[in-house]
Amino acid sequence: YFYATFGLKIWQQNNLDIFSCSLAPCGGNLKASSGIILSPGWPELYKEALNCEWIIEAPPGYPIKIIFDNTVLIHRFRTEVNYDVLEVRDGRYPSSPLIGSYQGTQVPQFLISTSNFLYLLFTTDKSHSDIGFRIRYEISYNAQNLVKAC
Ligand SMILES: [Ca+2]
Repeated sequence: YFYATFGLKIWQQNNLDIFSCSLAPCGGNLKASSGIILSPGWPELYKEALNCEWIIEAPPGYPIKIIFDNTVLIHRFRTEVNYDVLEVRDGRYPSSPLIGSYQGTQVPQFLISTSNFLYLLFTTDKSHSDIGFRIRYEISYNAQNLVKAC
């Protein structure tokens, strides 16, 4: 682990890139202060008929930022339009408010939760795979971003 403090902001770098050497897990519970989520199979094609759920949890009161790094070619988001979709919900449950639904190559640069959980669901159908995604997330420890704890 590597820690550095910039004012109120604390960054933690994890060596989660090791997943690129083996098959990235289909879903999981993520509690580290930052990390990387890969589509299973990345950087090769993702698998068919996936139903992968990731839940990112920050300490109460802290929002989570997910970053789509489209500046690096291999990191670009790419799925089959209409059939392979990444949903992002602001909360910890499949019923939490939907704040993003992504397919093809259309993604924002980043997304920030209002709650201290993010729920991601990647579903794919039974044909035609693509590269998928490599998404970075980080918990914001910037006090200005504090949200109301439930
Ligand atoms: Ca497909």
